[in-house]
Amino acid sequence: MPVNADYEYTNAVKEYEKAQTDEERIKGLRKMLSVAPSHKSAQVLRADIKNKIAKLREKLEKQKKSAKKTSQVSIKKEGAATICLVGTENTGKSYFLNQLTGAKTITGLYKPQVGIYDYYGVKLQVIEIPPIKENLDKTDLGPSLLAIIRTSDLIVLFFNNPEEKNLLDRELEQAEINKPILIYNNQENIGDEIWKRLPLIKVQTKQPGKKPDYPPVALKKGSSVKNLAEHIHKDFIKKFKEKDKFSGKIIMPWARVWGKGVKFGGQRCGFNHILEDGDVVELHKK
Ligand SMILES: Nc1nc2c(ncn2[C@@H]2O[C@H](COP(=O)(O)OP(=O)(O)OP(=O)(O)O)[C@@H](O)[C@H]2O)c(=O)[nH]1
Ligand SMILES: [Mg+2]
Repeated sequence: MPVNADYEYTNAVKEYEKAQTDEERIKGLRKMLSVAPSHKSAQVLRADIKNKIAKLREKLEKQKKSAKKTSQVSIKKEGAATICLVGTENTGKSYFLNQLTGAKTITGLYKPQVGIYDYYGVKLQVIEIPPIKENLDKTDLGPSLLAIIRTSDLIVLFFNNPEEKNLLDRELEQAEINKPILIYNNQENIGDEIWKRLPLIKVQTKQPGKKPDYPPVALKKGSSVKNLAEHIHKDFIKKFKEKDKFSGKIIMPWARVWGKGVKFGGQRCGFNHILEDGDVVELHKK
């Protein structure tokens, strides 16, 4: 054993004893192991150090696992679409959530808050994310909050000044979140502004001679009368395709449509006709 080895070992022990955290303790123990005497009589000592390292590592591993469990949040999807309120601190997110959905939020509770917005009968989920800070992805909750933003259909952005807007832009870009964004500015018709940016249309069905049914059906933009029929009943088309008693020809179902996409109200349309937001549709078998 070199002359100064004893001295080095004593120093390493001192460092270990001074350690404040388990990480530092492990570091100290590793150093002790690297300078510990290697002769046979020191075997017990070395085994003891190794044992201590293993125990500390196990403890840290357990802590990490339970920390992960408590710092994950997820929100069950509800409604036809999800709108995420994202912003810096004290920008009126909770106030807006309450105005829109009636949801009562708890201040100072740093987890997402949820409400349901009824837009002319279409139910939309609204989620408020706790205020965004620098390097969100590095924070405890960051990754699961980003996951919520990523799976929403629209972001409504809240900030107090251009610096805060830059911070939000940076964080969203860093997380590669590329969603439609509406900048909140307390406008009166914000419901319509939200709806315009969602990938949806709302359509009301109706029975002949009756008023349109309520609530409307939310369909993807670009949906046809056929898609509406399928939405109402999976077997609709099968059930509706009938053979003419005399000619044997298949009679295709059709629809009367009222709304923006037709020249006059009640126009007869085929099943491939593309529907528009606000249309009223009467489905006919023959
Ligand atoms: N009258 C009025 N008060 C508002 C409006 N927006 C925000 N406030 C008030 O401003 C304060 C902060 O609003 P919050 O809605 O809590 O802000 P927040 O963005 O949810 O804050 P954090 O979640 O802490 O980031 C509250 O006292 C609100 O009542 C508004 O449009 N009108
Ligand atoms: Mg809030």
